[in-house]
Amino acid sequence: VESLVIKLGGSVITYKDKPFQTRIHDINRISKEIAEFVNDYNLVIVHGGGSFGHYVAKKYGIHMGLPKIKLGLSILEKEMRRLNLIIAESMINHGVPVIPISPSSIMITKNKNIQAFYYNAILEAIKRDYVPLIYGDFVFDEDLGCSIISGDQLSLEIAKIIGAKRIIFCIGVTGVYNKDPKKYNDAKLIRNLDYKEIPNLIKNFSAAEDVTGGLANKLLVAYEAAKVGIQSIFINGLQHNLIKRVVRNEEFIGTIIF
Ligand code: IP8
Repeated sequence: VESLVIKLGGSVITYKDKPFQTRIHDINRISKEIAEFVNDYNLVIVHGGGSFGHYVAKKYGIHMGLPKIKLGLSILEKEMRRLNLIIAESMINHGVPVIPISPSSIMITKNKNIQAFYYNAILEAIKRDYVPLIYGDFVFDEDLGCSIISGDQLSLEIAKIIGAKRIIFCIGVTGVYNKDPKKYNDAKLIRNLDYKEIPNLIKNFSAAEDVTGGLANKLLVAYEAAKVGIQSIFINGLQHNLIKRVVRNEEFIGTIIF
């Protein structure tokens, strides 16, 4: 059975410019689509922070360490769990047997590098045909007090642990372009991307709004993934039935980074 990681980006599950607003119709549609193939794969689903996590993290400066307003960190965790629960509820309603797992409870970083990761529960869940549902989260950091681990970075760590050869990144646009498609209308979609071209490509991307670095950071994760033989596939998570096509190795439009 093939192991797969599916990352649901923040702009697929929330309205990124509207704090605490979920795209519930898209969440439900994705749950329904995943239910159709969940039994055929070992699956881990990871989601991002969207307008829950990034909004709160920015508000209290949590990406810069423990916040001056102590409760900010508690609020971030509460809001991420609220988003996670909304997704879990949708998945369960559509028959996807998810088990929510919080990174902040099982991971420690040191200067943003993973120092400890107690991932046994993830493996045990998969062994019993459950689907771990994980999210970009704050984690306690030995040097910085706390840090933010992106859902993208987590996706890679988990792919390594479960032996996944593909990570499917569902984002809010068709794939990776040679420049920002929201700014330039002559931006071209890159269908296949050799990871060695990534360092050159990211020079074209401006600093992102996200506390975890947006597309540039995603591409750096894809770079690290490709180096250890894991493919990253970027697709538009808002397009109907696309996840299923990619999972089943059917033709699709998006970007494969190898
Ligand atoms: O949206 C970051 O995860 P991402 C999560 O995958 C938080 O970058 C807590 C902001």
